[in-house]
Amino acid sequence: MLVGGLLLLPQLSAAQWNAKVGAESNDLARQDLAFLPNEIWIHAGDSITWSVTAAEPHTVTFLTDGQIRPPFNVGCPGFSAGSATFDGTSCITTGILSKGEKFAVVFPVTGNFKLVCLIHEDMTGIVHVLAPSQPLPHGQEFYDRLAKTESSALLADRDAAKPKHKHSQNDVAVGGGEIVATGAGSDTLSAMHFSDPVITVRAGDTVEWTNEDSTTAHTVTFGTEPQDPVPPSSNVTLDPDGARHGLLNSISDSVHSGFLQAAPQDRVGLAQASPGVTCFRVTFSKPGIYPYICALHDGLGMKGKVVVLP
Ligand SMILES: [Cu+2]
Repeated sequence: MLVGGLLLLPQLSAAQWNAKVGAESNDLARQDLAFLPNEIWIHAGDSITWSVTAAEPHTVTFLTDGQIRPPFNVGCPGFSAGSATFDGTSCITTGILSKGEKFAVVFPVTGNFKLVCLIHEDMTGIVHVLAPSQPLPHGQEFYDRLAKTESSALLADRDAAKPKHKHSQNDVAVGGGEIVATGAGSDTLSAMHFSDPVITVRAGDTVEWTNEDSTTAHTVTFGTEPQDPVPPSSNVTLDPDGARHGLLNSISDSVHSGFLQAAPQDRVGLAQASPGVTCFRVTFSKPGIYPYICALHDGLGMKGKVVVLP
């Protein structure tokens, strides 16, 4: 009895680790799309609890090697709530996690497991699960410190939010961002803002919005928000250079850009992606004040206004 009890001891003392998902500036406009930290060494039998600490939603997801990445609203398929076990043989994912929500994963077997967010493509990490006899390089305090350093370094990055592409004074940059490489994967900083939240033009002028974020989609939406934010509204046409173009004749009209997003990175052995649609133009025929939002991030303050003078 006594010997049996002692042999069980290592399993009973399985450690419980903590990590954060996302971080943000006080005004919510700068979002770290990152697992903080994004690399953790643990023992088989241990668990990790991820806590979402930002207003931008995320998932905590472990797919199996070679699995095709599913849309976030399908799951892998299906969702786990609260906690799950991952041993590398079948995938697990949360649904959309909001600020304050937690998800715990138990890792019963050894291996190196990739961690992803199904909403943000360049938000990845690794969990190294070692045999209980192996020493671990770091304790929880190290990871807490690393999470803090990594998130403040990302949030403090200034050049990522500066508009790079102004051809004319009627240009507005939509968002901005940067993918930061770590040994374990990528962290992303996304600035959820319009470079010129208020822009003044003349009737007959065209304003041009360009999404400069490396990965995050945004929209430019006047009037009624559509059910499905992905496609442009039916009153949007295509310019010869691939940009989408809308026309507003009255402050009560609606027009929606659809997703403006950079093309994903290409990979050897896979079909090349089409160029992304990153540019949207709207011509204003009548004077007035035209408020607009990004349909994805208005909750983070991503709103603007076009003042059209006669
Ligand atoms: Cu947005």
